[in-house]
Amino acid sequence: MIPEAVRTRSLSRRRLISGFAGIVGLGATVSLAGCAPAGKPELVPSDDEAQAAATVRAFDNAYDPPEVEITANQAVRWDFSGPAEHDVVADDGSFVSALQTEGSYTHVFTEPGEYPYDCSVHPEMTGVVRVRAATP
Ligand SMILES: [Cu+2]
Repeated sequence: MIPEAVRTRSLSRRRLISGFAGIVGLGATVSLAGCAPAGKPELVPSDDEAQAAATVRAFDNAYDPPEVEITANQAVRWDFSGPAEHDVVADDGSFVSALQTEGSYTHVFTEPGEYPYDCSVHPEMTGVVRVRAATP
């Protein structure tokens, strides 16, 4: 027969451990929800100091214009507006903004090519940046 005091202690320790696991589980859930859709690549800092050669308006729920063309080493700036949060996420992860309802995000494109992107919460929001080679 187990003395009452010992049984109580081991019971409460078990409750403490499972309570801790619950908190850890909750934390993981919250942080997942915080960084929105699973699989969003890591944020790429905005090149705020760069002057934009093209600007795109990101609003509910489209990019306007959806296609822009620039020359290598030029920048595109996205201006966010509207009540819903949007971001810009390059398919190749080369530019990734935070979700935002206002403000802007700027990215300098150094390599020629085609850069499709979308909004991580609105898959119907898509756009593309075409970067021409700089003429020598
Ligand atoms: Cu969006």
